[in-house]
Amino acid sequence: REAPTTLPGFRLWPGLLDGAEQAALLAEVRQGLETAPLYRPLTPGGRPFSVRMSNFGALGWVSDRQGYRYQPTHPATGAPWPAIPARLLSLWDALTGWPGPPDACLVNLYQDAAKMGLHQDRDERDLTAPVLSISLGDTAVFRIGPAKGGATASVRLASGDVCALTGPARLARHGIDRLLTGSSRLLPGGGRVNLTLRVAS
Ligand code: MD3
Ligand code: FE
Repeated sequence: REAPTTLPGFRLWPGLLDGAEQAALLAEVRQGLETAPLYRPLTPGGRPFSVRMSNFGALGWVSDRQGYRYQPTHPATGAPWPAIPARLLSLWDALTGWPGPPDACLVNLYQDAAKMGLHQDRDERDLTAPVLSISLGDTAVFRIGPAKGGATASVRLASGDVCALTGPARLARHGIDRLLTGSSRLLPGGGRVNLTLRVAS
């Protein structure tokens, strides 16, 4: 069942992943994070993100004083990123209709007061390729509005929800205002993992 939404090109499937699927996906994410540990990137201005990050796939999104970019290796370990789990590639195929696979999966971990300010995703080479997001753990208060500014809408993203950003929503301004702490028991200590699949290059 697909939910009605606020912005053309923003598609939301609430509860698409059931509890067993969420747990299986989280186990695969944890396994990947053993090879590619979560770290806290710096903004180009030198401030640490409140979100911790890692990546799966041929390319990973990183930020440091040099700027934002995609690169094939983990900035702390120098190792290649682990493969994108097959169940995520299947979801991409089933939901996006894009002819090729994603080559990047950003892993964001939100704990406590972590948030992400309003921004656009425009570091990818082909900005017509969709982005697919999967939420696990505590519900997030997500904000989304038009690319060129204007009214934003608040949407809750709960564990197992999947959303796709295509067409006019691909350059939407969006961010995470806050978590609803204690809303899920999927992550033992609380918190939220968001996975975003992208075609980076
Ligand atoms: C709308 N992540 O990683 S996911 C990001 O929950 C990011 O961690 C948020 O924004 C998170 O860049 C939001 C939903 C999402 C992801 C990508 C988008 C919304 C988007 C790209 C374009 C427009
Ligand atoms: Fe984003």
